Amino acid sequence: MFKLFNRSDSPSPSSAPSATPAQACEKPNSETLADPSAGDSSGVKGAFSGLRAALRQTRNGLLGQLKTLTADASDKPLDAEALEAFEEALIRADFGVDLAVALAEQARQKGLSARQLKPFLREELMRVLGAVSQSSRFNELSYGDDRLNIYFVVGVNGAGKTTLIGKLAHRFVGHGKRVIIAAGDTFRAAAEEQLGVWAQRAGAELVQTQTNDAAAVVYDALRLAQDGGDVAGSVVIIDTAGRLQNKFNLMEELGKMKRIIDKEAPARHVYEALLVVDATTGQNALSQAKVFAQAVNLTGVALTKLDGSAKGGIAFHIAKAHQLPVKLVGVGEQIDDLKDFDAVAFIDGLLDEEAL
Ligand SMILES: Nc1nc2c(ncn2[C@@H]2O[C@H](COP(=O)(O)OP(=O)(O)OP(=O)(O)O)[C@@H](O)[C@H]2O)c(=O)[nH]1
Ligand SMILES: [Mg+2]
Repeated sequence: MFKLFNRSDSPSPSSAPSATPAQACEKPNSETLADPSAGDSSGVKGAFSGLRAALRQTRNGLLGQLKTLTADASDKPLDAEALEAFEEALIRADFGVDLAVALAEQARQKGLSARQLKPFLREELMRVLGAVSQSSRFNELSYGDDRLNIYFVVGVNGAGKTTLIGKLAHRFVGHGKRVIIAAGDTFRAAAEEQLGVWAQRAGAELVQTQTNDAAAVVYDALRLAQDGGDVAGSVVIIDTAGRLQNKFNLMEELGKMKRIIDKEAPARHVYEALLVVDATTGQNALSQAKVFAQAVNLTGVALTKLDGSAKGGIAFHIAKAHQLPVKLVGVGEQIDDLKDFDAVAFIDGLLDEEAL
């Protein structure tokens, strides 16, 4: 189903009657909607094969380095040079300087031998991800089949927002859900066209504007979702610009869109604001995480382009430095190249040689 809905003849947000302000959500009925291609839990290896493949470059870099260190099979503690090489390998894979230094220091204090390094790393990485996991479902994208689900997708230009939206819409449509995509990137002329192609591929409805009022698109999408009354399980995904005339304008616009969501969402809804981070340029995008967080109240990260990156360590950097869970991972340019973030599968994909 592909429906074009132009907002030219609909009321502007400012003239619209204000709805009950959205409240913080109580727990939805069903919290997540997993990747339908993931299959049952018995097929975990198969289910995450895309993730393993996507982590190949990071794994090769990291394990290549560890292998040089572990060539020394003796049990004597690693020397300063080896510890430095360990630290460097982590930094190169974008684990972040703080985490890399801390891990190398711990290894030194514990007097670890080369052989003990990989088990130590596995345990510590689980701890890093566990520290931001208040529950086992913390890394899962929230979803409620008894309410409207709103996904606000933000990030710097080129991070992969529009592509992620196409993939996400495809997933929900695959589960039989109504999906409305709001074309909130009104800055680039080609943006709506690109989003339209994804909406059509995914079988989602598209709401766009003939003006450049991004907040009005959000308003229209939320109204369209609620027009028929029954919003249970429906999904609204909001695309946004990655760049405006300047950063201040962009944050202003995102803040305005967020306020429309707060005002127009039904009282019971799921809200996720996902920061899309390009895994090939992770650190740069992350430096802006704080700014985005202030504008839209981020709830998680979607890590894209992992397939083309040797810097998969960024997932741990995000967890440690920003206390944000990675919830989704983009592993390619195709519509089903989207994975749920799974900490164990991610760490196995990084450290298990048999996954090569
Ligand atoms: N290999 C790979 N490429 C990806 C992935 N996700 C997105 N891309 C590519 O990255 C490029 C930018 O993606 P977009 O989705 O247009 O990024 P955007 O954040 O919407 O960009 P702006 O609209 O300019 O802000 C495109 O060429 C995508 O095909 C991924 O997971 N893997
Ligand atoms: Mg885009």
